[in-house]
Amino acid sequence: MNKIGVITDIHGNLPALVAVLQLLDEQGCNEIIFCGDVVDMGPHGTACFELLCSRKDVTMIVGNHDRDFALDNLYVHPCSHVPKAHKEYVFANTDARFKQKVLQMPLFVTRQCGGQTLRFCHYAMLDGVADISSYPFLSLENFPTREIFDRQYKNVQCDAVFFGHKHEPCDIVGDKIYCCVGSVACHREQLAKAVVIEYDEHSWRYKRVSAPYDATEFTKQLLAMPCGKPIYDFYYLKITH
Ligand SMILES: [Mn+2]
Repeated sequence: MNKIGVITDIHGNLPALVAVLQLLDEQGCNEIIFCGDVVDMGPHGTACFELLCSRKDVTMIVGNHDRDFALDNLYVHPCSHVPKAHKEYVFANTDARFKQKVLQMPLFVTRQCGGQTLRFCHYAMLDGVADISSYPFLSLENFPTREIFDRQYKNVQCDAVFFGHKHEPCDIVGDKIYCCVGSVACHREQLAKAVVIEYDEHSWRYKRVSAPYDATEFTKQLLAMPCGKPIYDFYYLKITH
């Protein structure tokens, strides 16, 4: 049985990334696909880039926050809750050599598993987008339905899509299987979360896995960043609105 680990939206949280990679190693994954957003909203952008890039078994896909970092975009698009002052701080404190890395990261990858085509991306995209020179992603749907995902992925040739961007996980079956993997750690629980796809030549399936990690130091450092408090409340506790 082959295994692909899928993670997304680590957002500068090194202890969660270490925990989830260890979990995926224990699960015996042959490959790990990261669906985007290494930076913003956490203090460890450089360390997360370093760790992900140091592993030969990790495939990295570009997220909107990675794009902002690579292109020095401080504006808020299309409806981000991350203030400019925070982005300025993060971009100034993330090793600039990773901008080149982001520019080389694909918008999506596909894998053949159990005779089907699985697609991995940060989120649904505008038709015909080839690179990140313009904003490629569709608006985030907070309450997705089968109809919404069928429309968003209508022109994409695949049997299932694994993606992030929306930090709450969801599993919806429509014309395709839609698995929002959900952020590794932007949620209330001190659990680092991932999806594991198991497949052979005839079939595939996926399961959700998680591992505890200690967020104490991370939280302290996040709260000390510019706009750290509202970011922590919104992305980690969901109490601001
Ligand atoms: Mn995102």
